[in-house]
Amino acid sequence: MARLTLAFRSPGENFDKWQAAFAALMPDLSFVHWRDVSDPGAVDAVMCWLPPEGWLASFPKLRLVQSLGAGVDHVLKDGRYPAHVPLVRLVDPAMTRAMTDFVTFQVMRLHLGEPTYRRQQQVGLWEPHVPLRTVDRRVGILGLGELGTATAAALVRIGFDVAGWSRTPKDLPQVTCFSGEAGFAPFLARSDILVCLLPLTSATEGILSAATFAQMPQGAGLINVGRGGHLVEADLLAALDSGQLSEAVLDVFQTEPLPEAHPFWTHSRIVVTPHVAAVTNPATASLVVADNLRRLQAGEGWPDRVDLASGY
Ligand code: NDP
Ligand code: OXD
Repeated sequence: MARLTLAFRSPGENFDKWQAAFAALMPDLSFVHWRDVSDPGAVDAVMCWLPPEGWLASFPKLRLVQSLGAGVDHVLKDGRYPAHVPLVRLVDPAMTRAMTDFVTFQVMRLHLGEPTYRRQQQVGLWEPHVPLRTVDRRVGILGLGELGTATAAALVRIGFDVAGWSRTPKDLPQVTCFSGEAGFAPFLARSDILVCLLPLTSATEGILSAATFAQMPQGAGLINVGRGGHLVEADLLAALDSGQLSEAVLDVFQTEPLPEAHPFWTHSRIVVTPHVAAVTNPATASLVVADNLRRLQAGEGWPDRVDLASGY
């Protein structure tokens, strides 16, 4: 079989780790850093995060674009994306596990009132609050895909009353499933803690807005691990000020890194994490990419191929 050439481009720059992983897994692979590509016509596949506009279109024989993340909005931002080239998302069981751990931890924090006790400690206030039982806490998950489904299952195992919302109808064990526009309002009305695990598309941009918060129970919590573009930042600040929302955990932002002077950094009801809910790890993700490259060579399809029309 012909030797494959895979070009790598990521602002994260962990080329060496990927190189070591591929050397062990696919010794025949020609794995090149984008700066070292001498012949663009020899590149079969690209693995990237946030490629600059037009860069992908510069490879005349490109047959696969592998996203370095589960989300692909960073690739589809490129208005010159070569539409004939398959785009494949990264679906790595280790990342799925990381996301379920992160969300479970944050849901637990909000459920147990940890932010309240931190604020009370700062002013030396001894004030116990009667905890809700997990079965009485309604968690809503926006997006029931790879990550949303696994996260819902983890929260069900703990005992939460879990619902989810997706574009197409779903039937998941012990998860109350809502879908489409008609399912949005009833889903929000029973979300004491709302978790955003949607992809960023033209249909989901700005979905975490004042109109959405107004339909949630007063004092609800928000966990955004989808994308910063889902959240209307000013609406969140207003909802926290008015008490419509009580707490927010934000892992993703309109601008990353979050600018130094941004009000989220110092807000007493916002927890900021630096886009770490599920970090791509070359040690495990290389196994997934190797299989996707094998599929390319074998002429097989990819289960995680992105539908360019829907954008995820
Ligand atoms: P999937 O593509 O597997 O799932 C997406 C889900 O969102 C599906 O259930 C889909 O519905 C639903 N959806 C999409 N559009 C709409 C819409 N318009 N209305 C209602 N539901 C919609 O994605 P993943 O679960 O793998 O990942 C989700 C996102 O998580 C990524 O796109 C990325 O942005 C984010 N992410 C964040 C990370 C972090 O570290 N913070 C790490 C990894 C991912 P349906 O099932 O009907 O198609
Ligand atoms: C991803 C991410 O999409 O890390 O994988 O955000």
